[in-house]
Amino acid sequence: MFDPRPLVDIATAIGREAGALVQRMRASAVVSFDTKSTSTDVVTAADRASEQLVRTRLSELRPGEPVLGEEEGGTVVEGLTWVVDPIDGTVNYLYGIPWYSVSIAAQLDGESVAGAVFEPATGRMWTAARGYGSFLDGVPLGVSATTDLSLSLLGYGFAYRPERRQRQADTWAGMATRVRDLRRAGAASLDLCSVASGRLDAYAEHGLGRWDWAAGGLIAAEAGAVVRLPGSSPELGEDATFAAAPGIADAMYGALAECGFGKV
Ligand code: LIP
Repeated sequence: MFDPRPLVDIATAIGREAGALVQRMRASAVVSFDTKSTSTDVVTAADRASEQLVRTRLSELRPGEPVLGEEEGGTVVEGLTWVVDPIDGTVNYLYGIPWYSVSIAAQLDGESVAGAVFEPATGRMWTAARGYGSFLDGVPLGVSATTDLSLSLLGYGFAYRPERRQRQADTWAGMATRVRDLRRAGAASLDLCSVASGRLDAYAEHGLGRWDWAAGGLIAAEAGAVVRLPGSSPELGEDATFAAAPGIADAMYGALAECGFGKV
């Protein structure tokens, strides 16, 4: 039987190396950046350097296996593909907010089987191997036991395009009276890890790249969360990512749909 755990070891080791690089770059210079899809969608020199390091190390440790990365692209193929977000939470990184990650996942035929999400600012390492559970620094993770939607903490995010942000804001306004509270932390991989650890009871966002959810989605699922990746939530929109503790998953999914999440 295929054992994905050695792939987690590789993702963990490389994630730490790339994380150390982005920390050095953050500490040593004013962070320069370019913009991508909009003036607020930024990429820094550290994003590029981190992805370069990950690609180089994967070519050494796993020669010939394809890589899909946020900054240099690539495709997911049959068989094994590495999926990399060199800095997830780039805006946080740019502003010096210590909530960003290096996210590395291994996918088999497009399904995540191993993942590591490393927090350079704290040294925390989130990991999962399909079928073997998920961990924070080696300690097993489990989602929250909440069963009351009105007492749940919901994480979310915004797209970069202004016209979509307004529609999303209307949805979150509708959700504000249905849950305990809302959190917008700015790094999807860590939002998904927060669901895995019970720091959030649920998380939902549109428009994520595969690199944003490839590792964090597996970590959340292996911790017991209901996880619906893009393309599997018709009522929430074809590009929706959803993760929730099982005790509130159906109620949260329905409330988001009622508040127009599927129409943004
Ligand atoms: C970010 C995501 C976040 C989303 C941001 C951005 P990046 O990824 O982690 O959840 O709201 O718009 O997409 O660009 O920092 O890798």
